[in-house]
Amino acid sequence: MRSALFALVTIVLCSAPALGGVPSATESDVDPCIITCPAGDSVFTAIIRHADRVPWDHVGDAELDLCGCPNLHFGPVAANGPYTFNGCTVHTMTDVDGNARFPLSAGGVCSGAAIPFYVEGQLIRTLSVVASFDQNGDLAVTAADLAIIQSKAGTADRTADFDCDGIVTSNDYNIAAAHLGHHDASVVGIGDGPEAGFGARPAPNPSHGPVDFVIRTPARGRATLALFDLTGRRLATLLDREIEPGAMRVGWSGRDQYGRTPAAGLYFYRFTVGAQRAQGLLVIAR
Ligand SMILES: [Ca+2]
Ligand SMILES: [Ca+2]
Repeated sequence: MRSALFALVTIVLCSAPALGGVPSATESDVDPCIITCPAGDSVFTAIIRHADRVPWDHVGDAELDLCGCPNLHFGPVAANGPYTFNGCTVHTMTDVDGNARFPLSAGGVCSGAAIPFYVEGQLIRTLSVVASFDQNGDLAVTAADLAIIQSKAGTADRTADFDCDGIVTSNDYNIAAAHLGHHDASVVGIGDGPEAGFGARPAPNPSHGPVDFVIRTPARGRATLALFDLTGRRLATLLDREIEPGAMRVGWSGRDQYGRTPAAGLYFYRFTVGAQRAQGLLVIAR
């Protein structure tokens, strides 16, 4: 009797007609992968539909919850940008044809996190991976990123599977290579250094406090490593002396040259040895 009642309830629920204004998770078409580029030219798109597959004709809030992706770095969004941040969630509005579009300006990758996508608070799909052409999270697509993608070739690493077919191949490399040089519009001169074996990498990034930079140089020389805000104002000088070839670690306390804690936001670091120079972004979170 109980199972018959359960079956009846199930049939009633499953055959219930679409309610007005309610998006259907099962009938909506959602991109299978989230792919980002710091230039914002790779768009995550969903077409929200009613249960009868007619596009959802309401303007409503669409939300990607990326709170499980601390290694994902977002570029600033223009005041009239197509999406907004609210902490680690990203919002846009669906249009009257049911389209939700997120041209995310972001770098860094995220693997294995639950990334729910909601429309008007209703769960439409849960994704798990963000792949980015900017693999190392400095908000620029450079040769260093292509080298990382190359190193994933032949694997099922979805953080570099840009055609979403489950394997990293030359096609994925070529898709990323088409974005070479793309970087966040707010950042000037970002790069990975003029040659392999030269550069600086901060960790953690984003940081809530102290940061360790690993710096590499193939040649000895006078080295500087300094932090700046996006207006070019120097926050701190971390290194200014002769160094030997190879890699070394340089710590930063997380405070500026006056002992103050910088505000949360985007900063950049510059590492030089002689005429060689590398820059990158450091995200300070609070
Ligand atoms: Ca990069
Ligand atoms: Ca692939």
